[in-house]
Amino acid sequence: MADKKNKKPVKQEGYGAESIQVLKGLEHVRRRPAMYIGDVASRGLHHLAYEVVDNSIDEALAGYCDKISVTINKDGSVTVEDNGRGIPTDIHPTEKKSALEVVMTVLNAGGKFDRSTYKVSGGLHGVGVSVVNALSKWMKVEVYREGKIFYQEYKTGIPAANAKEIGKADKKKTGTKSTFMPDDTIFKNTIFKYEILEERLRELAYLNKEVTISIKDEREKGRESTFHYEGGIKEFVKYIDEKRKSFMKEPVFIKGERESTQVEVAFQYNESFNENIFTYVNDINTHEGGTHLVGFKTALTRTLNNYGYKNNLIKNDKIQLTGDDFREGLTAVISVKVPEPQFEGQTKTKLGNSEVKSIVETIVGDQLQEYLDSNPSAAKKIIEKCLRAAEAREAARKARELIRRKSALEFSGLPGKLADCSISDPEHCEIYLVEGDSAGGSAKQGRDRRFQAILPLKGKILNVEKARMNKILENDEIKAIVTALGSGFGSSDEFDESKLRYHKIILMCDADVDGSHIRTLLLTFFYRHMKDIIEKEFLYIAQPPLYKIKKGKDEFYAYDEDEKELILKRFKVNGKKDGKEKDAEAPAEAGGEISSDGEGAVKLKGGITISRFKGLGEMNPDQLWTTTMNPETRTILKVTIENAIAADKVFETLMGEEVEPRRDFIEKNAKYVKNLDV
Ligand code: 0RA
Repeated sequence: MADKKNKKPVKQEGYGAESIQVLKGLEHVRRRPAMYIGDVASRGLHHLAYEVVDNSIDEALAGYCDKISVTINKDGSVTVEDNGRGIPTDIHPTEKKSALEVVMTVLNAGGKFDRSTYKVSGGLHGVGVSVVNALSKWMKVEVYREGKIFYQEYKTGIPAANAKEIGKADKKKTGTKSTFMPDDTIFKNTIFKYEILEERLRELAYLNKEVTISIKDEREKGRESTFHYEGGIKEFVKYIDEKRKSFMKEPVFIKGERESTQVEVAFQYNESFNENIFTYVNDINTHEGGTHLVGFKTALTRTLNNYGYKNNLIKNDKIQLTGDDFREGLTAVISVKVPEPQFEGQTKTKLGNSEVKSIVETIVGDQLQEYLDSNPSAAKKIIEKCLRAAEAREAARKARELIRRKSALEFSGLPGKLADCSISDPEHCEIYLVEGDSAGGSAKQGRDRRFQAILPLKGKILNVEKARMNKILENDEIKAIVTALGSGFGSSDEFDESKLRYHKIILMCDADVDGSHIRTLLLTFFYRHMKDIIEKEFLYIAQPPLYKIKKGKDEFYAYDEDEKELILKRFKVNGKKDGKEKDAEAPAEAGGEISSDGEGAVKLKGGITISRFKGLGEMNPDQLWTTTMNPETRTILKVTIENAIAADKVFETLMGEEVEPRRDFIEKNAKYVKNLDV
């Protein structure tokens, strides 16, 4: 127990200009949360936890911390504990309050306590724990320092009392333990998802091999994991490629430092045709790439090309190899630590520092050269793989040329089975990619032809995960999609947003296993070959209803089982009111059905009929319009990539070589290729 003396507050009196400044800052965060954390949906919520963890990671990068544990508590709050030096608690000279309070309540206080190392900051990261504090109903911080325990708590970012010493601790124990409860008046939903936090923590453990990070979910017994990877990003590459076959024994690993910029790169080639490069700057995933990526690509192309020519593996008369050829089947992780990163791009996830390009280029060039010289058999296999890629690319180029020529020749250049819309402003136009001709027919009749176009797709589209580019471009369904959309095909350089003919591309498939499979095939196609469409948020999934529930003149559509139960319950409540219908709830349990007409419609007591839609084709055009296509009444889900590595794994597992785990995965798919209500 702490004695009285220890409970002395570590703060001086005064409520001056500084405090008013603080209140203004916190108020602004609460009024404009999205400015600080991106949004107030799931992404923003989880960002709160990342922000707190990032502070512990900073302490680890400074070399003072090697353990971080995250707990989702029973009450839904989150605790992050580290064994760093602990946030300082002495009185801050200008602010006249404890440093702890300054860190917790002053926006961007980070600079005032410079730990002078690479900070996890940029993009949405690095806004500071004070933002988390401001957006929490309450937050509590315990600091272990100098054999003492200090404590302060806050409500919506405002200290409930001064920071004080609350007890003694082992002298050797140092660290910071923060717990926060996100404010439910700010966030739409304050439930943390274990899987989402887990994935980010795993990634951080790969990127910082000296740290052990654990996560525990107190809401569910036995749910916990610990991540520690001696091999760092080399192991990360193996993890990403866990479902793919590599012809290399070990990934190539490169590490170096110049001008205070640290560079780590690991990569290997696999048997697939995809390029999978994940880049990080100070532990932040730079989705949009940047100078580090450019430096890596340049070095890879140049070094492999030189090696190939020098060793007579690439011959002059053959086709010229391009950068793309050297990246087919490549999985790489590039992690740089830059003292003052500049982030650019739409989502502020593109590295702008120009000096980083040549730093990465030199380090990768030199060390790759050494690797190739000392591993001639691996080098030979790599060059041969790149040559095969070049041949396939040449075939694909011819196929693509054919599409281009065809669209230039044909009158409109649009696929024959496309029922186009009449207005031409892409921003207001939608295209439905519809599974099956019969559903396509209903959709064509039911649509609003002014702004809705329909493209019926025949059966299953090609599984692009297992096909090379030329095969993909020979596929009729894919050709139809590509020409209908108009924005080009393939990597970012070829994607031309200004030519995209519809700003909503809606996948409409049956609500059964086959429909789900087709949807996944389409998602795989967009993810691998038209990623921009997903990243720029043009891709949606239609939600056809599962049931129609009728009672007298009233008709309701249910989109899932829960909704069906809800509607039936409502009927029951209404029924009780007029004292007649009491059995409407019966169908919820087995055996509640009274009769079935053999066409999927089930009659219940109380004049209620439930029919299950087996497929889109069963709906008449009017029904399809009302339930699934009318912008006023429909629900469509936006497809976003929550976590690119998880998404890559999902598609590889689903659509790649291994057949086994597919079914299971189809169900879980939605978790990572996250659907948001629109
Ligand atoms: C400012 C200065 C120092 C450490 C920290 C902040 C610090 C912050 C957090 C947030 C979570 N865990 C943390 N651990 C440390 C340096 C303190 C010193 O010089 O002793």
